[in-house]
Amino acid sequence: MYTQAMDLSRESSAKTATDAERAFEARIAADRKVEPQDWMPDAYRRTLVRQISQHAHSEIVGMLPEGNWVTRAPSLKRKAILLAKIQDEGGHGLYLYSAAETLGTPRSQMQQALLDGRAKYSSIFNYPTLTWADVGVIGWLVDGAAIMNQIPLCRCSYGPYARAMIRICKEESFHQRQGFESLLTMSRGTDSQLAMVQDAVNRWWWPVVMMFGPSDAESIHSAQTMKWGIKRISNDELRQKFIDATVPQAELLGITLPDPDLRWNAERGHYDHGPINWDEFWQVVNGDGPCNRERLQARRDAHERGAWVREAAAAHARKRSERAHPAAA
Ligand code: FAQ
Repeated sequence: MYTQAMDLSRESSAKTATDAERAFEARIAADRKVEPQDWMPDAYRRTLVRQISQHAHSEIVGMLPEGNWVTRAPSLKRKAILLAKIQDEGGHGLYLYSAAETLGTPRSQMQQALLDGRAKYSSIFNYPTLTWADVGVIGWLVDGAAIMNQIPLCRCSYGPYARAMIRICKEESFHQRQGFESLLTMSRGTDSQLAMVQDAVNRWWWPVVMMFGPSDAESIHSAQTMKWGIKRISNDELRQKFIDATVPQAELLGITLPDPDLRWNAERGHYDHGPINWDEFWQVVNGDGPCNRERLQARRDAHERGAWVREAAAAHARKRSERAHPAAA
């Protein structure tokens, strides 16, 4: 429905591009939402397809590290929570593909780009989950970072993305809390459980800090996406907000964060942190992290194994349509 509306609008607005451009600029300046049927510059459309599809891929690939622990969750309660969380992430991926489709790019095209290794997804999901504590740390830190980044996206100028983010953020908030609660239980357990939490935090801290993307000075898209009201807060500002919020939580867990330079700076009113290893970040983003190959292979295998489902769904849809419109068959 959305797509048809958008195509019509594209045609009719082509003649009056200048008026349409002015209307778009005015809409952005007034902080009103851009909807699929509204005229928008091609670069705005492309940027949204890029960001939303990368986000969707991240949610889908993001199911894999935690999925590794479904069969080994330590209790029925933890297993039920983990299954619900992973299903939520799958749902987020589907909302986000739908939001991206309203911009006129078919889902199959976006998914093919992921399977071909041409599309990016969040660097964080290329790290392994070695112990059960990693599952708690993903909830606490990865979902914690995701919320920090995604709350401002609820105010994104593109309506379908902003609306998808509202529901996603509510679910991510549950994910973050369950992760923290799981770690709190472990950290108050035996010494070896506390050591397991510390070890997981030591391995995940820096990759999570990198998740917010390159520094503002290196971020190629930020200036334009902030002008368009897609991004509201810069990569470095979000990273700082996340660190400031997380340090007291780590204290409550009774663990340390693996950064010797982490200390409160009263003058700035923020925590200072040590240097980030951007070489590692780009290596992971460019396909050479600890699990990049494994993650892509898992997606390719799942896609192949699901071929019969896609064929059956298409055949069912065809049959229903033939039954509804026998003359056209
Ligand atoms: N990993 O100019 P910028 C989650 C790329 S969801 C990989 O700063 P931008 C839920 C960037 O794409 C996590 N690539 O780019 C969950 C660009 O490359 P391109 C995902 C990265 O777009 C939890 C280039 O670097 N969240 O965790 C990364 O303005 C638990 C230059 O960067 C979103 O996608 C990275 N970390 O800012 C699921 C949120 N960072 O496209 C399961 C929406 C940057 O030119 C379990 N996205 N790059 O080839 C955003 O907010 C933005 O896209 C940023 C990047 C902030 C990620």
